[in-house]
Order: sequence, then structure tokens, then C-alpha cells
Amino acid sequence: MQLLGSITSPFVRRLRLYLVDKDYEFINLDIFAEADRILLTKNNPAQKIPALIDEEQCIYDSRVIYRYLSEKFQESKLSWQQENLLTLIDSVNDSLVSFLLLQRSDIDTTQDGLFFNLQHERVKQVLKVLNDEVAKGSFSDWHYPSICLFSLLDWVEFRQLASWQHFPHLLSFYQQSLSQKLTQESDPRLG
Ligand SMILES: N[C@@H](CCC(=O)N[C@@H](CS)C(=O)NCC(=O)O)C(=O)O
Repeated sequence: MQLLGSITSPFVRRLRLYLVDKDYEFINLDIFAEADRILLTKNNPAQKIPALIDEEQCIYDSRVIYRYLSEKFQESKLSWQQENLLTLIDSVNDSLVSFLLLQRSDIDTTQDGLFFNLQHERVKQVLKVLNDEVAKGSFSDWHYPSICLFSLLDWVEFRQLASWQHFPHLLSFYQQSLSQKLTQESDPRLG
């Protein structure tokens, strides 16, 4: 199995953390460089990372890749509540990936405009809910939703796209997660 991705992507890191004890090859791409872009496009026409290659099978999108892998390893399915938590985490991730690309296109993401205001509102609202969910114990095990939440929080801090450190439960969850296997080695700051 090969996982196409990058060291900096939070969507890729979640799968690297999930696959910690599994046998696979991580292929680190620079998705904006021509040669790597050709490889990416060949394996995922949507031109996004991650993509997973398992013999003849190629799977796109971290959510679908997780489903594929958890079936392959015969693990139990996520509950609907956990699926909703993943949707919340992905919504913040997607908004902030858009912001990062806008910033790299020299667009001011702090401006007062519908698109920008909607993303800011979503990020604020969802982080608050995730903080409450940590307090309720929804992330007390190091399962896939926890891996995804940690990957998001660390990436947001690394890219300085929003602040979440004032949420006490998110902060203690983050600090505790740093002791999990591979979290240091998969640090996006190494990318
Ligand atoms: N829903 C996708 C999102 C993946 C995604 O947005 N990946 C980013 C890197 S963090 C990407 O490839 N962006 C390239 C682009 O938007 O052109 C997933 O969960 O895999």
C-alpha cells in the first residue's frame, strides 16, 4: 500500500497516525511542483491529497480512505455521533485550507465579505462545539476522531489560521495527545 500525501497536510497526517503500526509506504509530494502534480493527477483527478493506492485499487479522500482501511483491517465502524464529529472537524479543516490558499493568492481573509464571514463564523462555532465534546468525553480514547481532532488543532496552530488555545478542553486534549505514538515524528513543522 502507498499513501500519497504531504508532511504538512492535516488530512494526510490523520491517516499516517492511524496507520502507525501498519506496513505501507508514505509518498511525500509537493503538490504544487510540476512532476509531483502529474503523479497526483494520475492517481487522483481531483488533485487533492491524500490518495491511497492498494494494488489495483486507488481511493481518494481521507474519509473514504479511512472507511476502506477500517473495512480491510476488519475494525468496528464509527458510530453516527463519531461520523458527525468528523464532519465538524472536516468543516473547519476545509474552511481553513481555503483561507490558506486565499492568503497564498494575496487575498485578505480578514475582510468583511459574505464568504469570509461565513468561514470565520463556522470555525468559531465548531471549535466551541468540539471543546464541549472533549469535556463530555467524546475524545477520551485515541481513536480515529481523536487523531483527526489532534491533526486539525496542530495544523491550525502551525499555520496560525485561527486561535483555539483559549478553549481549555481543546488545550488539555492537545497536550495529552502529544504523548501518542508518531505525533512528534509527523509534526507538520518538519515539512
Ligand atoms: N475532503 C478531502 C480534503 C483534502 C484536501 O483538501 N487536501 C488539501 C491538502 S491539505 C489539498 O490537496 N488541496 C489541494 C487543492 O485544494 O488544490 C479529504 O478529506 O481528503
